[in-house]
Amino acid sequence: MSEEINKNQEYGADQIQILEGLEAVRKRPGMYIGSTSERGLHHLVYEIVDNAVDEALAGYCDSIQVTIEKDNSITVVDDGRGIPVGTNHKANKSALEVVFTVLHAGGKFGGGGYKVSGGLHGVGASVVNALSTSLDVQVCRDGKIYEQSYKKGHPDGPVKVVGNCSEDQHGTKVHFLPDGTIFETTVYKYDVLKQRLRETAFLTKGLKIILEDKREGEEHCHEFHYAGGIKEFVEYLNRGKESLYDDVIYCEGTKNGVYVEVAMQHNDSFNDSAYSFVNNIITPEGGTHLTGFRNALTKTFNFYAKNNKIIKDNDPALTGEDIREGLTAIISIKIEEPQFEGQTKQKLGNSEARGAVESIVSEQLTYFLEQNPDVAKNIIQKSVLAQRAREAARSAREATRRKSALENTSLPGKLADCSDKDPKNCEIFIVEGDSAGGSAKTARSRATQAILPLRGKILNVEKARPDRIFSNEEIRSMITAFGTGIQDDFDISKLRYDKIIIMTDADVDGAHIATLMLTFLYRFMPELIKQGHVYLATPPLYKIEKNRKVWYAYSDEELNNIITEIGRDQNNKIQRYKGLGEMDAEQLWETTMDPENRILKRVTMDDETASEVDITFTTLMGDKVEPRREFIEQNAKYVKNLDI
Ligand code: 1YM
Repeated sequence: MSEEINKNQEYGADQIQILEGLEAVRKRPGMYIGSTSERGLHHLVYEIVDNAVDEALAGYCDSIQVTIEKDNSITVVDDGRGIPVGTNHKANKSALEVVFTVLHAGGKFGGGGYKVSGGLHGVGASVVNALSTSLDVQVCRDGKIYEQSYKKGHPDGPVKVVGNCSEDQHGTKVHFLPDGTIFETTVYKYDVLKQRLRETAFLTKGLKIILEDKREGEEHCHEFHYAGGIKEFVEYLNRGKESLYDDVIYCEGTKNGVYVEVAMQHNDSFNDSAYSFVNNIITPEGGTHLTGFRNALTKTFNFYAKNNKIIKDNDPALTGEDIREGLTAIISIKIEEPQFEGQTKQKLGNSEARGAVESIVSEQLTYFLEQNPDVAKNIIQKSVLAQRAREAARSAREATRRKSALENTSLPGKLADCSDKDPKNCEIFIVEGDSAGGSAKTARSRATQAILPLRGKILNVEKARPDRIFSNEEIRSMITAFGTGIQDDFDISKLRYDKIIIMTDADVDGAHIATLMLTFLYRFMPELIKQGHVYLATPPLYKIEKNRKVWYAYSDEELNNIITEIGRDQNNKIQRYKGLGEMDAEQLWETTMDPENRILKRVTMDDETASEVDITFTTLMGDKVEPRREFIEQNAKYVKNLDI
């Protein structure tokens, strides 16, 4: 009896400590989940899914089902062993309850293996629980179904047996409703989850992930299941491009406790697209694993090329950049204690990872090249072309630099610059066509608005070699006007305008020009987009006049609304704008440039979606027609003012 009381007291003491733990999460959610924005909301799902992925990596789980329920709550089900329900003696309560109520209790209770959830915000199920109005977990194990429910992280009661299942059934089901008083939005985006779960499936070969949306009018379902894992990831990233050879080169092995998987294939583009992952978490800034991969690549190809007399002894060695031209690669490692470095903790620091990747890739790539001499020759020839182009580009770039060093007025002649010298106040409009450029120059507010008119279509950088890109006048004008330099020379602190506004006609051609411009920015100055400096202007589609009063409509829907409001009279004059050139300076100012009235769309991308952005650009700008048609068809509903 006295023991019983004592136990209860201990339980009570534990409870207090735990409550404080989860209250801290509710007080400072950002510290545990990154942010309380839409991004944080989606992270809740990843936290729960990651636990199931760990179970798959341990070899016990084949399939995970994620459902967005009608009320924007989430259900995640796996067929793993089921979270242990027995008493955890240290905490004196069910292990299940510990997992969901003790901060950082996501860790292994003994036993090896890698934890996916050890990554960026990998703080586990208890954080999700603390940030959910309600959460229910069901575990199927040893012929029984166990259940526990929580409100804002507090258990409603102990773990209970609520039914039976067959002895060979096992798994975990978690259902949670994010707390609307904590998150800025509680509406899930299917596409965001879809992309992340697809990536997770690529990185965990053989694991089946099903995503279903049950919300009204948004019913969707996708299944991701890749027996080939990251090999299929590379094929997916290369779809829409011409690959240089059929095989995806694949290396796999374990060294010094680091499990390494690399897949790669060259395509006929000029971009280096490498995505590196540690324990299934993307490392946008790379780190030791990426360095190890690059070292191995450069060393192995140079060695092979010289050994097989494809390049002569006296020829300059190929640089890593030459060999990586047009290369799509996935570097995925699993490591027990990842150390992340850098300001944003997105760069792997473990030195053993460098050695492991370098030695596994060197060895297996050497073997592959010996077995596939045609492929080897093909890649080396492309690299030699890249080497020559790099030389030519360097000369062209240096010419540009010299020129700007000599002439003090290095800004392009077509640029009508603003007078304010504080970049924070300044914006630059990149305007399609000389005539619209003229109107814009008249209309602008001279102090803070600069105008750079561009002639016709700008060069498609997806299809051009670097030397052609750097000798293109429109591109050079933009580079000098922005002031930041590009690629390795890029320096955001030299940006001359806070806002770069792309202003094109509101038709298909205008959209195409804007896309070309964005492609250029994405490839050569991605930080401008990442840091939110790039915008699209939104010119109106219609001008409506009645009794000398004027309205502008930016979509057909808006036109209808205006007409409904003002009445459909004889004397309504509706003018359909075909292009910016049709507007006089005053109209252009009023509708598109005046900071008080205009609509600007900010172009965004974040590191987590970089691989998907890459695909969008190659799909739209690359050579293959079929994927482009598919993309446009799939996304047509997002393009509001499509004018065909
Ligand atoms: C829908 C979410 O969490 N599945 C899951 C979690 C665990 C296990 C199995 C598991 C792990 C281990 C042993 C082990 C977790 N267990 C724990 C802890 N799906 C989901 N499936 N047996 C089962 O790691 O040794 C934390 S997560 F800590 F209790 F072992």
